[in-house]
Amino acid sequence: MLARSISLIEHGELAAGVVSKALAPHLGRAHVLGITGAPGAGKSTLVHAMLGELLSRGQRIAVVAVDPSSPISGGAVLGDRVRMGEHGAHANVFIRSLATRGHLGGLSQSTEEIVDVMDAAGFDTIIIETVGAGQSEVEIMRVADTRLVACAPGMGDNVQAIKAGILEIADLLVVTKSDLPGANATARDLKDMLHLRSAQAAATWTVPVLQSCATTAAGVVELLDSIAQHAKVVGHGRRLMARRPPKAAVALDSTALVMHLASVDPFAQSLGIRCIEAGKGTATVILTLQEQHLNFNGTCHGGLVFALADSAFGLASNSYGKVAAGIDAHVTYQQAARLGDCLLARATEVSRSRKLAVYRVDVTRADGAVISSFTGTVYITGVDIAAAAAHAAQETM
Ligand SMILES: Nc1nc2c(ncn2[C@@H]2O[C@H](COP(=O)(O)OP(=O)(O)OP(=O)(O)O)[C@@H](O)[C@H]2O)c(=O)[nH]1
Ligand SMILES: [Mg+2]
Repeated sequence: MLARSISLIEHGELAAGVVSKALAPHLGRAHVLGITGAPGAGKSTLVHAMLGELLSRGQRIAVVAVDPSSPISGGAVLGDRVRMGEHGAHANVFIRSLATRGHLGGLSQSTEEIVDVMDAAGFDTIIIETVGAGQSEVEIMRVADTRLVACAPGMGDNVQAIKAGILEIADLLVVTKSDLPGANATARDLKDMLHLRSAQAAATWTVPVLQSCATTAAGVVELLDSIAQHAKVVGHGRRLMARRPPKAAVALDSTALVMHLASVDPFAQSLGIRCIEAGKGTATVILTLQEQHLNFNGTCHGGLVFALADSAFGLASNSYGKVAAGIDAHVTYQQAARLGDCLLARATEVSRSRKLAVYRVDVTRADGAVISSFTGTVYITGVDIAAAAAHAAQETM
């Protein structure tokens, strides 16, 4: 399905925006990482090394390789597959090269839609690799939450190429092939260039200059840690911001708000809980039971059922844009759930006054069997969710 959807987009068989619109409620979960740099800078090899590390961190990763400069994309496609080959066959990795020949519409537009499809498919990280050759890369890199520019050592030209527009969008700079001579000198050059830039740049994030060697995987852990750090600062789904309606309209849109809240809930995300549907006073979350969700009897852990119901409860009660604090919850368990079961928790509003609201959550299996019932009460504070989020962001800085 994923591959077919991407092909439709790639061949221009769908009008621009159709896919994104259809997938809108499912977007904003994945962290999108863009990697660019001059031809041969070592991007694909680095992506391969990162895949290994991300897999060991339990992630599902999608890669889209875009090569706008190459007239014969066939070669590039094969090359990237081979370089990422070992991990490319892993069940948690999906790699797609974007053939640019005969491409209809803007390349950045299709890249963005392909990223949407991958995001909706539930990948944790989506990596876009593109060759740093000009304006189209800057456009493509706009889709990413975190922008990484790769630069091989000892190439004055390489640094020059980066100067032309790309440096402005870099969140991280990586000197690749650090096993080669000149890596330190290149890192120094880049730091000097950043120094010139930092005068006008906003101070929310300091662009680090890192080094990596893909062949020995040296520096890859530090690089991914730094990327994760940046993800914390910018959040996920930066590309979606531009699509949002103006502020006043957002305040009324409970669906967008709840989807956003679900995407910034690390606890629910760590369990694999996803929000699939939301509105004023309602939310539905979903989870497929995996090994780590089971108790010693081999059935679903009661704490997980509670967490699932509680997630729906939290989202539904916060859907009005005011912070709602849970003050009480009751849960009953009707029957056990097992490995592979797909569970849904649907929260609906029972009553709502100025200060208190009561919700009921039904946890069911996909075939409709009732697993658990949950009721909960919230105290409605006068605090705007946006204001609370801004305050929390400031405290973590
Ligand atoms: N010594 C050394 N060589 C490397 C390293 N990483 C990549 N290379 C080599 O550099 C060459 C280019 O690597 P790629 O990963 O294909 O570079 P790329 O930036 O993806 O290239 P394009 O996609 O064609 O622009 C290959 O021959 C790699 O073997 C490294 O860490 N050390
Ligand atoms: Mg490559």
